[in-house]
Amino acid sequence: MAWVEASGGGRIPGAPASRTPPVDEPVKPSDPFPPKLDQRGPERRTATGAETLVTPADVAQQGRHLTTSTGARLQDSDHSLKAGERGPTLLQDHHLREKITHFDHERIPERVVHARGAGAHGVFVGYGNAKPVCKAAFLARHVETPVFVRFSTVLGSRGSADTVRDTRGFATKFYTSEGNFDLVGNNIPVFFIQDGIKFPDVIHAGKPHPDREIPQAQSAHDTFWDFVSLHTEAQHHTMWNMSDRGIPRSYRMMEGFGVHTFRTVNAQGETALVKLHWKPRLGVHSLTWEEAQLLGGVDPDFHRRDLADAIESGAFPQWELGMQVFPDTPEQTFEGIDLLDPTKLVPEELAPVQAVGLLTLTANPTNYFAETEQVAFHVGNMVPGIDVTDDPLMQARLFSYVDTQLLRLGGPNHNQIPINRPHVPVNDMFRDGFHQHAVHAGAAPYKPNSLDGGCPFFAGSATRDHAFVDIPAPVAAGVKERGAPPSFDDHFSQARLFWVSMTPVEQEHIVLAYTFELSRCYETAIRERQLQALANVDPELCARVAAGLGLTAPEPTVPLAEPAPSAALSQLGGTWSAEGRTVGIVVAEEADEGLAGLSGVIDAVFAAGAVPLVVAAHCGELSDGTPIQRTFGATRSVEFDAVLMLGSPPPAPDALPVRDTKAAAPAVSLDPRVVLLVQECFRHAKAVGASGDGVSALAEIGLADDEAGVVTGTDPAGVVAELLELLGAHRAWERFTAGGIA
Ligand code: HDD
Repeated sequence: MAWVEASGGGRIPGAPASRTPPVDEPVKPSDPFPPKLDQRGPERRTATGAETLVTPADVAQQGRHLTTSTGARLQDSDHSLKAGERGPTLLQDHHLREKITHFDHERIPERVVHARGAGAHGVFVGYGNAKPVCKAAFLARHVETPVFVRFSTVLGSRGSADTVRDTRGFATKFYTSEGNFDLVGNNIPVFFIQDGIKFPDVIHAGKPHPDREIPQAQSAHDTFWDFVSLHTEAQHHTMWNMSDRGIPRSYRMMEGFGVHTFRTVNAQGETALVKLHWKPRLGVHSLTWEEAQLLGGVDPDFHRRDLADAIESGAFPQWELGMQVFPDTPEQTFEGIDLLDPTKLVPEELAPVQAVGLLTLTANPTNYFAETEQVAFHVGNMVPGIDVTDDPLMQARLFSYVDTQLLRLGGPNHNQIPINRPHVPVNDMFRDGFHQHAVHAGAAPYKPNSLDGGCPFFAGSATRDHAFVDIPAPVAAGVKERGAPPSFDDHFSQARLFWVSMTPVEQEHIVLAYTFELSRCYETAIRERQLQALANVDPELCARVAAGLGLTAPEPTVPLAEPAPSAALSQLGGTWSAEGRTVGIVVAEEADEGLAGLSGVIDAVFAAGAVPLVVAAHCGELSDGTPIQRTFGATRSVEFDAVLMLGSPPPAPDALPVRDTKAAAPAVSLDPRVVLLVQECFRHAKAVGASGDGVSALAEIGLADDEAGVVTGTDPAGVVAELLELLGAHRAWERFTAGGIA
């Protein structure tokens, strides 16, 4: 039947004449924008795993016309159906009711933890060297496995800021040829609690107070420190939170950890115990606390934006998957460290991390809700070669993840959602339930059966290699009891290991973080109890925090361990490429000399794999045609890893509401927003450079070129080369030890 445009044809007598559409939008169908090449979704399969793409009927947004959800074309979606132009709305307006009802139901419950996150698609390539310990097919040499990764904070709501002090989630779904493997880890290798039964307690303590629902997305409050000071097994994890690890510079620059010890098995049936690590190719780097706080207001999406921008620009983030391998002994300990205690790590100096594959994130999600929000991880999604251990934290997680998806995603068929579908045939004999997408054939969804010819079959001898066979690990004998082994009683030795492994500047940051957090607690008793825990970690740490709080440092109540420092725990000391960093280039239109060197500077920054951002007084282009990416009024220092002054910005326009600075000496004739930008970069120990007119501007701001990390010169190319080199160390750390702030 031909579609009759309502404006054509005859009119019902008395019906109003058709009217000009109120909004000036295109009315002729045109081809949709082509999808961006770097924004592919995962390969699509049917719910039963057939290799075909989903049928067109499963795909949203087909055709060129606006329709109802059942496919009837619509002519107007701007006016509800009324009894006359000025009359009441009619109940019979199905489109109005359907549109509003669907909108009313758009939200699903946010994750109870890790609600705030950002995801990306990518690929994992195995190196093949894990074969002696693990037979998992995705670890074999050159095997490419599609992945989806979701990074997150833990405590905040879905709309909270990215840069809060918190643990970060690092969850990876590998769509392997043997089924999905989910590695649901964090950027911290240990956890707050040893037994999953306490998870609701630690999360209730960390979440906002139940009366006023504040503070949002942070641990600087009474209930958190109440719990962790009473429950001292949390002290190791909180030490990591208070260190720079709690405020990463970027998701691309943090490590990931599987936390638990896993059991692996090779093709010969031999088992090993392993801990899994992600090692970022860009190194492990952090924000300063002041940067993190500023970013919470200036750009609450900082980490999400950073990840998406990097991927879109082709700077694909990479991590190596690494394994620490331990013999699978009956004690399940290594060098005296209990491998089943998730509050303990094994120093890399004792068990090196061996790289077994490479993860590259190559594509941003096409739709946040469909992919990043609906992705459902589960610690129990394992593949042949990898199995669980009796770590009591892991055991509880095996229950919690499916349970939470039932509520969050509304039923038991969440693995049929495209982002969760395995990329292998699925024939699970599960039937019906909310949101069932499959049209299952056959009469016998049970085993054994004869009516469907016995189908589906168990993995037989020919396919057994790829079947998941529970590793026949011995179970520790004992009586039923609610308890833990004595080794779990040690709550302080590894927090101390972490503290003694830090450089002085990292220790200073830890002291300032504890002081900040505890000064936000109202109860003196809680501050004092946490000081006692710190005394049991390290008396000097305790004394420094106590001084900041104006309290007396208590004596330790446990003998102090004497761990050998682990250099691998420190973030300082290495050198990395400048790849993926941002360099702010401040220019002034008048500075012809500066503009002359600008294109060379931009090329040099790009050549290093970094991102140049030109900062000027107004939007648009410079007189030489160079695009301006940031303006003095709409940027802040925290966007940049380094800043280069090529020009001398003029005084601020009169309209700018600047505080009367008569009291501040010396008076600066430059635009105060630029002065602030450069001063902040300096305070945060970032590389600062100047060339051309920028040199005198820098001098006017009061920064001498003999300061660490400050470079000036007449040749912009030389200055930018030095700046890029300085980025390799992340910051000019000497500035902090010279009494700078964190
Ligand atoms: Fe969990 C989500 C990581 C302990 C219960 N967890 C969740 C996510 C990550 C982790 C990264 C977000 C996944 C995503 O992006 O969708 N969780 C961890 C790590 C733990 C840990 C590394 C300790 C080693 N978790 C843990 C325990 C329990 C849970 C002990 C409960 C007994 N976690 C959950 C959950 C969540 C979750 C409630 C919330 C949303 C979700 O699962 O899908 O089931």
